[in-house]
Amino acid sequence: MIKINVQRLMKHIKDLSKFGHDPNGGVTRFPFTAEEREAKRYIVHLMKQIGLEIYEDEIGNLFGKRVGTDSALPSILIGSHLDTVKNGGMFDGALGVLAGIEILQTMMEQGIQTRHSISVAAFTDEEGVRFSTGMLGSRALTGELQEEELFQYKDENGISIADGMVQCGYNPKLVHRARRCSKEFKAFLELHIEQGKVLESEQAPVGIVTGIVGVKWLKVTIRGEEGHAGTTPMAMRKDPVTVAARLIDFVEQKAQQSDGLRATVGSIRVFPGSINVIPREVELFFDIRHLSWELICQMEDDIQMFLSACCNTKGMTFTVEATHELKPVSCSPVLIEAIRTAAKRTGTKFLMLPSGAAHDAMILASLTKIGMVFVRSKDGISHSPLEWSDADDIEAAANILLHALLDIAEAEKI
Ligand code: HGY
Ligand code: MN
Ligand code: MN
Repeated sequence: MIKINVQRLMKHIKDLSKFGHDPNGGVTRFPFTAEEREAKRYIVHLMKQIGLEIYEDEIGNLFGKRVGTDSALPSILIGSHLDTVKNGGMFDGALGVLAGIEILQTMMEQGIQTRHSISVAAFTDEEGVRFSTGMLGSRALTGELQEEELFQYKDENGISIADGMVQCGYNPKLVHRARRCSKEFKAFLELHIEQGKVLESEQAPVGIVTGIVGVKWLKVTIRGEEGHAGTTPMAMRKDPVTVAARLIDFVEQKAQQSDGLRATVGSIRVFPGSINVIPREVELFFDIRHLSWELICQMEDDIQMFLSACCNTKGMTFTVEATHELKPVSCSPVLIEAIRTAAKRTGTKFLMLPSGAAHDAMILASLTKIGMVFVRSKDGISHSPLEWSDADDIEAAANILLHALLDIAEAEKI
């Protein structure tokens, strides 16, 4: 039975992690940066080594295509994202891109051709950490990304997505040309680390993803009145941070009571931010997730109601802005079956599970059938320098993807 070369794959993962190596730990590789450019240069080098047809689109997504024997057939797309969170790990995203290249290299070395062409994709800005809105690359592919977003969203230095693109030689006005049509693709398959503890708790090295939760990012801004921390009596204050603290506790309790709902405040900004000044404004970002979009929207309504009650009595104001919305999706039963068959053929223990993390696959679902294979995460840690997956688990998952692809792309021995 053919297998990937896992030592080679692990070396590629290690090499790629150098681009964006962060002296404070882990990898920080934001979109439209020098680190991302160097990482892409490395990926192009690996793609060229195995003779792929290389193409970069108008937002910087990179594709390497192994042409099939029947060019009239739709392609199979495999891959993931190349960007990371701040001080992220070396597997999140990168594993899916490099495993895709490794699988095509193995096919080439084993003299296997497929009727369908297979393309490896390296998407830009899945995480959305730099500009507070993500899935840029995959949303450009499906046509969901609106040009005005590129000028609207800015990073903490006031640089817009469009500015970042121009700095890297892309023209934001041409982003619509990145759009691809659904008849080009038969399927999209993404290999990704689980980033959670379920596989480890069930001693399963591999997961077959059944669906991906919906995500809503809410930017909540609460405005009060700046004042001197020493001369302003407590009863005369309009301190937005105290409202924010009550809101966070309220949301945490609601989430605890709702099965499967996840709510996180990962970023809080206080203005002006001096120790001895009662703030005039606080900005907090909620990340709310669930397989039910209705439940997510209900939480947003609850937040609005809570803030109205709190702020009106205190003479403060607030805004709630949804900066990022991803509807929950189901994976294709056909692809789930193909992955399950491959897992049985390779004799790998696997678990069926939903994804609590968002992925490019959920965007591609509007274009084509999607399937995902998860690799067990050590201690469930991700978005951290401590992110780790064992080579044996990676090998098992990549071999499952390889064998599923042989079926889906209709392989033939040449
Ligand atoms: O936020 C997520 O779920 C993904 O890691 N971008
Ligand atoms: Mn991530
Ligand atoms: Mn990811």
